[in-house]
Amino acid sequence: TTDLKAAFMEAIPQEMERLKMLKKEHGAAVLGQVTVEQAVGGMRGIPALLWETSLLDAEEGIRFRGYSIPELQERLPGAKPGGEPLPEGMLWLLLTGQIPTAEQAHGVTGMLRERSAVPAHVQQVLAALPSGTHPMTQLCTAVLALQSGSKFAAAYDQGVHKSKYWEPVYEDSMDLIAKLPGIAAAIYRNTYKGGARIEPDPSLDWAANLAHQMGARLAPRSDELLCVKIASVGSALSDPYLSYAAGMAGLAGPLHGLANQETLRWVHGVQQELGESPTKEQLRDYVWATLKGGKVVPGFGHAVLRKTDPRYTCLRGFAQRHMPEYPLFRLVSILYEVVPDILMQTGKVKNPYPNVDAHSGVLLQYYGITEERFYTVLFGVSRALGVLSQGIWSRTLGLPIERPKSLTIDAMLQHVASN
Ligand code: NMX
Repeated sequence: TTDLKAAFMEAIPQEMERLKMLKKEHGAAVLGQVTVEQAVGGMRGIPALLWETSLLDAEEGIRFRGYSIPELQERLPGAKPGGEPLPEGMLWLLLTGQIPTAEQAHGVTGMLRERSAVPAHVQQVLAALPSGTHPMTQLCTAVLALQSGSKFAAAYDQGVHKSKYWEPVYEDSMDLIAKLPGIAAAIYRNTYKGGARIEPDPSLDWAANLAHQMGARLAPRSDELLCVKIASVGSALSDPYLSYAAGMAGLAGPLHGLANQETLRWVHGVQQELGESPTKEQLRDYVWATLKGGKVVPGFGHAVLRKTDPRYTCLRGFAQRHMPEYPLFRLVSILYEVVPDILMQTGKVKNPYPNVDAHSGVLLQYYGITEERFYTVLFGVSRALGVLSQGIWSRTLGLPIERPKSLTIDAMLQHVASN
């Protein structure tokens, strides 16, 4: 079949069976222990969530349905033969667990295209916001405005049986994914191009249509770049519009997705102070000055990973192929040689290596998307594939509401004393 919903439905019975078996046979097995340090340290590393679509390994980075990023670049169908993978293929893989054929990926393109129209009231809400509103705030606002059309919310109101939750959640998720390029482009055009909209081109795929609707005389290959970027997926849960908007509000924090924008600002600061080709010695001093100013070096470090982020490596490979002489890329490459040593010398940074945000902005600059406040929106559009796929599975498997237990300092002290 080239119909994603039919392929997803085929995958359901086996997955339900596996979950039932896991609960029945191993329900009491211990996955890990929780230390006081973890409870006061942001719950880092506590194995406490079922998540089928991706798995993050500290050494190796992320795998989607068991495949690493280089493996996916090799195996997922491209927009052009041998080109960067189509995000539509990624969506197929995340939902079904199977690598799609080119026809199946194109089937998803067609299905999304039919759902892609952004309702007029959402455009009006965006247009009504003050022009300086941060693009991430605009994204959350637009998605919440879309929620009025939620099929899940309507079905729930009508008393739908819980075994059928998955279906309206699936429909909402596809609607939302389909509309995100139009929404992101509207935010871009409202904020930076005086608001004039560019209509979607029905001959283009999902990511290419985003590039097209953003307009702005993008260089050739910018649509391929958006494919590379959009294929790097991520994490959240519940009514797809509300939960995605909540996730986006989290992504908008500077230590999370906003690091994208922060990195570029920081790199521009380097250029302004030290010129186009600073020496390593000058860069070392600059990095130390940032640290001594009580600030983080954006784009470096990770809460889980302990190696260079494979998403960084993937974007670096793209830059090496398409813009090896670009000054900003050369600067980012020298930073890769300089920053980790310094972060190691602080003696506290657990992972001194670059993450995806250290690189993505540089590529966008090269292709003419120079407005860094917009970058996290692109990141958010790409994340929709991952979080919404998992959201569909969570409702399909009937997973319960998440409710981690919190403790006071007194409760922890009492617990420690009584053990
Ligand atoms: N620059 C300066 N200090 C850092 C950095 C950095 N890039 N990374 C970690 N540290 C510090 C951190 O602030 C903490 O200091 P303190 O004890 O004084 O509070 C100490 O090193 C230990 O932190 P870690 O356990 O290594 O890192 P943690 O898990 O707390 O935080 C990040 C992870 C990603 C929030 C952190 O590395 C960071 O702030 N990086 C810069 C911002 C960034 O690039 N964020 C994007 C992440 C994207 N992504 O995850 O993919």
